[in-house]
Amino acid sequence: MSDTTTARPRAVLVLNGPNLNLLGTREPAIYGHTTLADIEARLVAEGAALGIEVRCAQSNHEGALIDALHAARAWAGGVIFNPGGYTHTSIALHDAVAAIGLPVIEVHLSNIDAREEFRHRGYVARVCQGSIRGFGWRSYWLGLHALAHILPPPPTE
Ligand code: CA2
Repeated sequence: MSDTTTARPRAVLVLNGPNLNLLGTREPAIYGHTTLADIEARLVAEGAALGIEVRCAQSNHEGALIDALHAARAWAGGVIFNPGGYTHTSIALHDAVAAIGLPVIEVHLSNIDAREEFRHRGYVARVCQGSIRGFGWRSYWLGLHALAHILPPPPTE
């Protein structure tokens, strides 16, 4: 029997950091042609198929990302997070992920380990459940499927 009072909600925040609102408009060789709105729509649809509510947010501001992570505690069972350039600089986002007590999957469109040296260091992934990088928009799709296995199964009839 499942414990419905403490079980994580089957709801996921998909959170994107700085400049990811420009996806599909610039640098398609690195980041692909898919827009952020397209990615979000695909995740909402895939979430529905998996019995997971998906809500999406993007901000270019570090504090707003921290606020979104804090707010997720009230409704989400997990987070898919692309911190963008803050991946490589932000101890504040590391601390926020560590503080919320939710499983967070860090995702990246590009393979950050195969790019410039300054992208090899990251703070956020150290406190995440796992990280997925290098698969374009499908990194998010894989992250959603990873969370689908971490969250409690949907109720059976
Ligand atoms: O590969 C990823 O997902 C990144 O998080 C993307 C960040 C980069 O700083 C990280 O090292 C890896 C950059 C996002 C910039 O997105 C743009 C999209 C279109 C045009 C220009 C930038």
